[in-house]
Amino acid sequence: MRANRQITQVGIVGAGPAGLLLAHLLHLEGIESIIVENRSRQYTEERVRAGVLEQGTVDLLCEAGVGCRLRREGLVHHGVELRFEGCGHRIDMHELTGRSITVYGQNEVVKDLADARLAAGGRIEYEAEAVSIHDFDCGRPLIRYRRDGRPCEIACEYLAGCDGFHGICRPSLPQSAIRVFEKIYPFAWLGILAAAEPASHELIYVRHDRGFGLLSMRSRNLTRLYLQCRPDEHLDEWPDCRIWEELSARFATDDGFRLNEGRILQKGVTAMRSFVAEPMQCGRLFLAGDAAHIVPPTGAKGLNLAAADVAVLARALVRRFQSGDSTWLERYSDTCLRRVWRAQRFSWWMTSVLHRLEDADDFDRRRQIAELRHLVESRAASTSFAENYAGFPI
Ligand code: RFL
Ligand code: PHB
Repeated sequence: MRANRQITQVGIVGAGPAGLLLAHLLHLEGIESIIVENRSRQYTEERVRAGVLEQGTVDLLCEAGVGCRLRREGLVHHGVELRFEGCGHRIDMHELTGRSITVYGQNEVVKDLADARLAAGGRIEYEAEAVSIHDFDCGRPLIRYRRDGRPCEIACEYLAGCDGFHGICRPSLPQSAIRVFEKIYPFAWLGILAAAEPASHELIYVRHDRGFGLLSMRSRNLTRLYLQCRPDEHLDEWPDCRIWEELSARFATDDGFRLNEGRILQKGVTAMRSFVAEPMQCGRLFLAGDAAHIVPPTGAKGLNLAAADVAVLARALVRRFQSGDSTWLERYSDTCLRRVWRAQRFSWWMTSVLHRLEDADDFDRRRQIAELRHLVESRAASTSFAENYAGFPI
């Protein structure tokens, strides 16, 4: 059967935040793209994941004209609480750095971007099967896939691998073309979404001898909570009442803090990993977002890194198409990796200072507490934390 063939300037694999934002930024500069996504539109828009947007990400989305609902519904936070030894300590990011974060679900970002793409006549091939990429290291790249059993292909000038950590783009590179740096943590997060008013206006990160805890939110009546668990944890061992008991033990304070409980709408376990593939490019293929790097979610950096990558990539592709100059494209990986490693360091550090480590002894526990005390008592340390957490301008 002859393949149904389309031609475009940039072929994008993955309609997550990275792929959609790249397509949108290119469209604003008159560059055509087609996105190939193996899941349905509904699935990509309902997947509950990140919640914290750095100011740079918010500015990027607003400048790109997709920030209308984000501005209206996003919850702007000027501070964040670190809680340990039964006591909370607020870090005022805004006072220390002039920057803040916005809590707005990743699935809402995906909805806004997909709406903008489709309204502008953008092409997104959802539910594409058996997606593969070809000829990106020499000649004209090709994306192949099947739709309802029929072979399809997209010929393009450049390829963007925005297909997340488990996608096909990174594994399509010859092994000799990339070097991988990886750390897998011996713990995971059990995350829930509950129909309950958040017990705090701002996020609370807890270090407790029973394990890490995090209180976040999605709206004024939806709380998102996480607790450290084993990577092989079975959800059936966690009936709702056990989750609430464990959370209330970890969030307890000397002055009687109470979580607001409510119906649990969603539960899931997330593994924790640090991962970087270098370089993030090979020939005419450019990896962006989780396809190139993963951070443990403690620092809330994954989605923000994905947005920063595609901002750099879009600018470089625009320069290449508008003036024929490919030097920015050649520097894509080097430019992105500086930010990626800064976020890796911060996410690793925040993870190691807040989680219960299985083989830790009393010395390690005292050291974690000393680190946290220094963080909240020293203005210099608080400022360093705040500038990393709120994020650096893109
Ligand atoms: P995504 O979102 O994984 O999107 C990739 C898309 O590619 C599709 N795909 C394929 N398409 C075609 N063919 C194939 N073979 C394909 N394989 C996959 C997928 O279906 C999907 O649609 O990657 P992207 O765009 O790079 O975005 C990255 C972010 O999703 C990720 O970094 C964040 O969710 C990480 N993260 C957080 N980041 C933050 O910045 N702030 C946070 O507060 C935050 N919290 C989190 C998080 C991630 C979490 N989990 C579940 C890992 C909290 C959690 C619990
Ligand atoms: C979330 O709201 O899902 C969230 C917030 C902060 C994190 C990770 C996840 O560090």
